[in-house]
Amino acid sequence: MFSSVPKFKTAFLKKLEMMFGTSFEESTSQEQFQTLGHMIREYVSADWIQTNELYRAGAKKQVYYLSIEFLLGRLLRHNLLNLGVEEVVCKGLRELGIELDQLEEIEADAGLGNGGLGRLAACFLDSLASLDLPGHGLGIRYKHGLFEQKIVDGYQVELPEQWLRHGHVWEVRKTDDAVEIPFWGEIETRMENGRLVFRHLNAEPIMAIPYDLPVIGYHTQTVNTLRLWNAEPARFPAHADIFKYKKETESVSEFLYPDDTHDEGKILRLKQQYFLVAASLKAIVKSFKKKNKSLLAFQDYVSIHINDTHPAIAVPELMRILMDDEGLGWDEAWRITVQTLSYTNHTTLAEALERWPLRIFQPLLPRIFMIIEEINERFCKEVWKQYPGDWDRVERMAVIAHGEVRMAPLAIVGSHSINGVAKLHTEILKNREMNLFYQFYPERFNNKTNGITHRRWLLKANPGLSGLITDAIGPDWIGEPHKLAELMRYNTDSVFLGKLHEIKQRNKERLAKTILDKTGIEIDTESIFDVQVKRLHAYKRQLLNVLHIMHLYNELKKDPDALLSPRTFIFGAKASPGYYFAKKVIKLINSVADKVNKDPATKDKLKVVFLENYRVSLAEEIFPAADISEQISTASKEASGTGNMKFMMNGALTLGTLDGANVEITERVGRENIFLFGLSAEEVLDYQNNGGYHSLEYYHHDARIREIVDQLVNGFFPDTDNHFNEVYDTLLGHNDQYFVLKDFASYAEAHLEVSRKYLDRGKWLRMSLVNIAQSGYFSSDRTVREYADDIWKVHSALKV
Ligand code: 26W
Repeated sequence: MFSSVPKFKTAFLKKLEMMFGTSFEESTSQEQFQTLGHMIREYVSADWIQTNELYRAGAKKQVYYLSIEFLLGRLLRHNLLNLGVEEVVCKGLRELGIELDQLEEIEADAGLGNGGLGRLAACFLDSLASLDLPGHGLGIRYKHGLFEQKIVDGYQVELPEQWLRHGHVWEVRKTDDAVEIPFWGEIETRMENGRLVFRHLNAEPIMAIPYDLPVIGYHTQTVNTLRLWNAEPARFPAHADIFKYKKETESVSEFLYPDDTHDEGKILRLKQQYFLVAASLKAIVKSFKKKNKSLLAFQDYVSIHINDTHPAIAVPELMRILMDDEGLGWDEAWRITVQTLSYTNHTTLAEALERWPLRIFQPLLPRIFMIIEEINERFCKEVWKQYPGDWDRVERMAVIAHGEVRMAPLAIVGSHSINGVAKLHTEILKNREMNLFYQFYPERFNNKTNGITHRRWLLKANPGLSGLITDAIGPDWIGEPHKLAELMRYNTDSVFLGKLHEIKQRNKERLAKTILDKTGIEIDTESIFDVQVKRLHAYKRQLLNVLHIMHLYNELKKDPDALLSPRTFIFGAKASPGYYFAKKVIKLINSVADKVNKDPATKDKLKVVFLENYRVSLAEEIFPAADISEQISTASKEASGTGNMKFMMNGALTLGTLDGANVEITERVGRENIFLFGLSAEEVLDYQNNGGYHSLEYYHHDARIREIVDQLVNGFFPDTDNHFNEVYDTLLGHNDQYFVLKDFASYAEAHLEVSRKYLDRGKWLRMSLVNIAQSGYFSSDRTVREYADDIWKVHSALKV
């Protein structure tokens, strides 16, 4: 049906009529989109079946990636590209009077994630399939993805996101593969034939129904599976309140990250975690059993990855299955568990290190809790044996302590591999945050620097640039992204650089139009597009960026020629609903935008735009249009960052601290092709441990800082009385935990350098080219290969 334009058109029209009982002339865009989606699913079904058969029959090891987030975004264009049918479809639709670009907009983003962690999972799926690796994702089919953000009077307002309103074309409901997951109840322990048997009595079951999505590799036959679990009532109890039971059950897959400030929310989150893990492990074990291999060889056929601590409960759950369901003894079960599981840490921030109060954990998951107690006891004994008398060490490493189950220790103890997501991050884990564990299990720790799929973030998102690249060096870079380095030979080719400039301009014009449509703000496409898009968090320091903009504004008011190159600052960020400070920063950005954009004295030189509802599809439009990528986290706090890689790959220059993967970006492009500033990770950690930083001194000694910080509270912003008092307090009253004022001068200097460099167009373009050429290393193909070789030990299913 995709073999020629006429065939596609005929098939499309027929399918549309069959699906919707309507003529083409009467059909809506939604119906047209659904039709195309179904055609693609049908088209891949043969390969999907074949891939599954290959996996079922074959002796190849499978890897399962357990993640509470999958931030997929849209799939239409991505699937068309990977299948190699984009051109036929585009032409065919055009002949019917439909623009693919517009049809693409109909699709809702699958926003089942928050930020980097979830997007990384989605990039990995693409790379696994494209490298023909037998790897599958397992997650939750949240009814509502991450909230939809509206900005009202400069404030963030959260609305429930509705990606399933028109159904999800790519999914297949697999009712026959449903499994029941027990919660609450009691455990009965009995001796039977000389061994202990555990029975879970009076449990409240929840049904987990899988929805499978095909994960289509780039120009290959491999179609892997992303399985998302939906929570539904198992059977209605005759006695209880049926509506209450239904509602409670369904709430398990209703929202991503329910508010967990109260016990009710905590219970729901823990339920979600066990729901994902228990359903997934049931499916994995079932599929393993079809191979008729000995359970003792489980780890040779199955690898299970724990993406951050959210699925760490896989450790006791796999133990439970192997012992209670399969009858293995503890030692055998433990060996298999540790050899099967691996774990990635994504952050060192204390607030993200999960811990569950026993008063919740024990009653909700009684059998799992028993197993964790045993794991803890055995582990503590081992530590004690190696460090006799060192109570303090045992306490700090324990899986259960101070009335809580600690998920990171659980994941570490139960996995054969623990990795950080960038060199610096892994070093910090080894030498600081997880040092005691590193001393105990040095061989388990390793680094896997993050990556992004260059197919979505360059090939698809930036057709202009990818076309130019292919014209210059041929198409091999798509399969082997390290070949982007061949672009280095165009470093002095002014014709090539001119084209690079043209493409950036087109992308900027396109974004400028979107901005005008969405915000009414007109921006100058000759100005530097200076972009910071990412979750809003104090450590990411959007505050530093906006304070610096206030400074630029103050300068411009004093001297209209103060700014060497006009600037457009673009922000996109969601604040977690309960994160008060983050929401204040959003308001501050919008207040500054209001002031700056309206002032006739500055509006031609300085513009500030806050784009609401930042998400994958919007990101795809933003990265290709950026000149400057703001990666300004307090050094040591950003585990890796992946936006930094997306910008670089699209030719933006990084303005950043030596944090996360910025360190490795610098290694690749060289210091002359990046704008660095600020404290080093070493220095930050030193100040944190030993003190010595006093933000007030910077306030008193730097007139620029004094001016902007005062403006937060002195009525500078009309109609926002006292709105920014708390921001003022974090900077001065609470000694500026994230070193915003400390790094201010160095940041301002780096910005000056940016302005100077931008004046030399040829130089700038050469820097941009080096960034693109060196970005191949940051393809998730490289990352996934490293995981496959070093951790999962899985190999291409197609090769014998
Ligand atoms: C317990 C609740 C929770 C859930 C998610 C706490 C924190 C999170 C984060 C949003 C996790 C996250 O996205 N981390 C990011 O992971 C990326 C992929 O490895 C890294 O590039 C980012 O530096 C890291 O912040």
